[in-house]
Amino acid sequence: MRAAHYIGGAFLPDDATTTMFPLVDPVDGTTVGQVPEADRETVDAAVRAARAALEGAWGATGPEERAIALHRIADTIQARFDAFVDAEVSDTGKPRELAATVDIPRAIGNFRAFADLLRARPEHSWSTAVPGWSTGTGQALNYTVRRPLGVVAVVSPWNLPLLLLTWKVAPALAAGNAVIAKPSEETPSTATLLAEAIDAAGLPGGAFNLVHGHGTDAAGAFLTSHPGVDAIAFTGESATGSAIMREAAGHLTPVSFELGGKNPALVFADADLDAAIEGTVRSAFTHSGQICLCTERVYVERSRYEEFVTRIGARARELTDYGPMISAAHRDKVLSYYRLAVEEGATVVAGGGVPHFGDRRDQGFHVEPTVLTGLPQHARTVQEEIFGPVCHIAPFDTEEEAVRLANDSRYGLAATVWTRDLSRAHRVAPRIDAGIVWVNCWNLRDLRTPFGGAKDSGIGREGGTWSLDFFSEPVNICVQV
Ligand code: NAD
Ligand code: 6OD
Repeated sequence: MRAAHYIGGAFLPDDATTTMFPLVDPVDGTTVGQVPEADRETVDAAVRAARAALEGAWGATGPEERAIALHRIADTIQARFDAFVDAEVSDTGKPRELAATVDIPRAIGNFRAFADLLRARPEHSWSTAVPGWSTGTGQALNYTVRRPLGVVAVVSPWNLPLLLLTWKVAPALAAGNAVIAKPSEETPSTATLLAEAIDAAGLPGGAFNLVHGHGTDAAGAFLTSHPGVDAIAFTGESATGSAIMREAAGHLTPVSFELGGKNPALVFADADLDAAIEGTVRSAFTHSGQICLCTERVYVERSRYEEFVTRIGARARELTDYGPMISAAHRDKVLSYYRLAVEEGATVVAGGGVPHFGDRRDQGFHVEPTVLTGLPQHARTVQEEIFGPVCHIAPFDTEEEAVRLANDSRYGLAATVWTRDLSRAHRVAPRIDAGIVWVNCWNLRDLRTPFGGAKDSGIGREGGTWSLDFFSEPVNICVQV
């Protein structure tokens, strides 16, 4: 797989002046490819190509043409499904089953969902009385049309590379914008395949552009600070969001941010404990905890606490078929939190170190699924996002205390409540500071629903019409009848 920039409908060839950086397989640490690093001139060229597309064929498209185009992109990805799965597995090291059942189908689903939402979307109109008009009572017709924002920068992370990129690219294109995508430097491959799919689907050149490279003082920052960019849709760390926002402020560029989390799960004594344990194993350890929605804090009602800890510790120790951290740097960060937890006084119920497989994975970036207990609520391990396969479990005594502990965080992305008591579920869920609260399930997603975070977990909502709203602006047209 060769990553390449895609600008104005053409893939840029690398030449002697192109700076390349290595692409590393996180399963065994080997270098598997080279990726071009976009410099300022390359980003400028992408912005110019996007602007030209808006002034040309892409800007002239209507919603129905764009809906057809989005379905064509989905068809093209579907036709190369295995190539997309291979590329996602190779870049991330995630289990093949995860890429084949979540990442790639969901990316296809993003294009189909936003195409269909665009078609189903009503416009608004108002009939306005105009009293005292010369011929008696008159009328005006007010109606709104939605216009694209213009050139949109999409900057995405490495954990669900194609899913999270298309989650923004699809609605941005649906709304008629020209897009410049900058995927994570760790995971350039499915983005490159997406450019191929969009090319094959016949979108006018410049409607979608792709630049590769790093973030700070590099391609990402060149793009998000560019005066020719009209909006920024970003998913990644909260600190990166702050840095992007500082730059965006200079041009008053609107932002939509999906940021970090430290997601709580509340397990009440009346919960189906088998379901809560299996659900928490999924929510803490899927993709080795590298999903922003993963649970890192579990609070269990005291009467079931010991049983819960014992059983989840046993389940964590049984896990063997898990993928690596994305990079050596991220592995080192997660391991530093494992050490910090012990320094802070944690009991390590399961894991806490590096696994030994006896094969090539021992040169990769794996860490053990880890269960911790015994830390106070203010411990850094309980407050800071680790983004690895780890959860800390603490007991609670009352519903009030459970809600208070869940909300005692700078983050507010997602939460899970396990209870059989329907009244309690409806009482507790809306009191949690989070953009999404799952009851007796986790990561069940309907693409029409709002998605985003409270507090430091994000700005704005995406999903369904919320995405189409962000990526477009209404114009009110008032006609005297
Ligand atoms: P990151 O913030 O390091 O990088 C994300 C993207 O931003 C990458 O493409 C990177 O190159 C780019 N970038 C970095 N610095 C930049 C800068 N100064 N200017 C412009 N672009 C810059 O995040 P990551 O390590 O790739 O992803 C993990 C983080 O993302 C975690 O915090 C996780 O919680 C969060 N995340 C949130 C959601 C969500 O929906 N809320 C989803 C996935 C991941
Ligand atoms: O499912 C989604 O739409 C979504 N944005 C998921 C984010 C996962 C974070 O890693």
